[in-house]
Amino acid sequence: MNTRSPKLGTADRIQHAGLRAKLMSAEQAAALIQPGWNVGMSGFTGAGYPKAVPLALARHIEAAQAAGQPFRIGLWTGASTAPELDGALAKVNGIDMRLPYQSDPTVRSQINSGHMQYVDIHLSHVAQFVWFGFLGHLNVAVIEVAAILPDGRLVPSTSVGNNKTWIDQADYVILEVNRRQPAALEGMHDIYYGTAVPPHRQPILMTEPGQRIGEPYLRCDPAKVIAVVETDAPDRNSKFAEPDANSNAIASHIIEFLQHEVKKGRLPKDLLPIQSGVGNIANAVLAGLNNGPFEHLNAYTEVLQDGMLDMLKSGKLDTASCTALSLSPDAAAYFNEHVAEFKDRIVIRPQEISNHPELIRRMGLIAMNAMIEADIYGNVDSTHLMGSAIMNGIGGSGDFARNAYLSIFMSPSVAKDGAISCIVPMASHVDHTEHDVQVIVTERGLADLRGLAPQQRARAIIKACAHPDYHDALTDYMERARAGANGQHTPHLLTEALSWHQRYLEKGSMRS
Ligand code: 0RQ
Repeated sequence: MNTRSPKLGTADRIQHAGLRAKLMSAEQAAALIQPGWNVGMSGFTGAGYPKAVPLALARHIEAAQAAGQPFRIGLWTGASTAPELDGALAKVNGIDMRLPYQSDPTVRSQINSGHMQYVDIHLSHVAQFVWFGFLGHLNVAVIEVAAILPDGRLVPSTSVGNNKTWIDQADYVILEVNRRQPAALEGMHDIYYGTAVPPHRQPILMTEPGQRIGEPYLRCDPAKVIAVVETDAPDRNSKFAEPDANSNAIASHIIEFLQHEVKKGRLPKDLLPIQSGVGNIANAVLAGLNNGPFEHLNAYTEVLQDGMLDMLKSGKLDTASCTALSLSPDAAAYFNEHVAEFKDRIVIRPQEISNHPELIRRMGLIAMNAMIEADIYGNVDSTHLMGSAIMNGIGGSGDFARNAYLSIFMSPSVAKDGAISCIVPMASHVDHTEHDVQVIVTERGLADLRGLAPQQRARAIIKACAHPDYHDALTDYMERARAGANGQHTPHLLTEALSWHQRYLEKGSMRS
């Protein structure tokens, strides 16, 4: 494919004659999926997910259920998708088991009401767990692509996620060819086929974020393809909120800290590759970096969102490696018009590579992720509300935090208009232990925990990060715990440690 036209005809997008012969409607393709199957779909943070087959499958499931036939599937993806996929299938109660990350309101409520099983997995682990046989059999892959080449290789879409693994491991493949995705995406991807299972693994020879170590296409055996469906629909493209005062304050604390680290000689002047989580705070930090003092930055991250695109545009960022583009409608429109200009500076990889511990450790990333709450000792909860209810999932936060050069977690100091303190005596769920958390930052300030023992960490976190409404209560807890605990390393009052959460559940506020 060599034309830059954003929309091309069927013969341009589907150049393999045998696969063109498998063109059918989304309804016909969905009808090939059987009850009880594990279905590996493309899609990562609202990018590159199939737009038509999941909706048709939801209708198919609803009709089967109305006729008294139970019909649910196991749904595996790269990460979160969109209402047309997660939302539609959850609404008809069609998902029995979901992995590895979601952020859909209907899916969330079904998990929290006990109607859907959810296996929340580090994103770098998913592909290898399938290769190892840890997750059972994958029956079918449903993958969005931008085009099919004459020899059957696939031009990936706006995300790669686990697509290589789904296509490789599934018995059957259904392809959605989305003519809305820019044809000029061709060449932007880097699909690494050098992975192996232990004990046959070799080092991954990558030392810089922009390096290409694979090939631009997904390999796919045409004989496995049972359906090809054409679509013409945009990605989810959610809008970002304008950075608020809290996000801006968090961003400026982080930038000041990074400048301090450069001055101390602990970071080079153009920093180390940055990783940034998703959401509004992350976007504000990226905006801060875009207006900040650092030049010639690089990103080795999971999701490329608006803030990073702005940095590529301004020249602050030289290159960005990711597994998905998660853009607002305006940013997506800009990207679609200028894809060719970004081709040498953006690399879209499989998620087992974008999040690979070996590469994260080697390149020495600065990992910045949002959190739900942290406790005074620096244990971080990224996934659960009040100990039991899932929010989204761990996503890639653990892949990065555990292996980064600097692991930073950020949040406003309070949630729900101050009824919840995001700094608590004991985290109600722990995703990142004190051993993996080096810096905590709220709008109040930044606690540098490196080299501090637990009691020193507690003092630093309360002093720098706690909201004034909760500062004294946290200090009081810490002092009484020191007096009453059975040990002085990490003092806790076990009957009181989670009482703030209990008070919120009973009274709607953590305030005493
Ligand atoms: O709820 O909207 O009902 O008011 O939680 O909070 O402040 O809008 O934060 O959207 O940035 O999400 C950690 C969830 C933050 C996200 C998390 C309530 C708050 C609000 C959301 P409302 P905000 P964000 C790479 C990195 C894990 C995965 C990850 C996430 C809602 O960043 O899922 O990091 N991270 N991946 O009111 C109860 C608290 C609360 C609270 C906030 N302490 N208790 N509720 N809320 N703090 C990307 C991927 O891996 C894909």
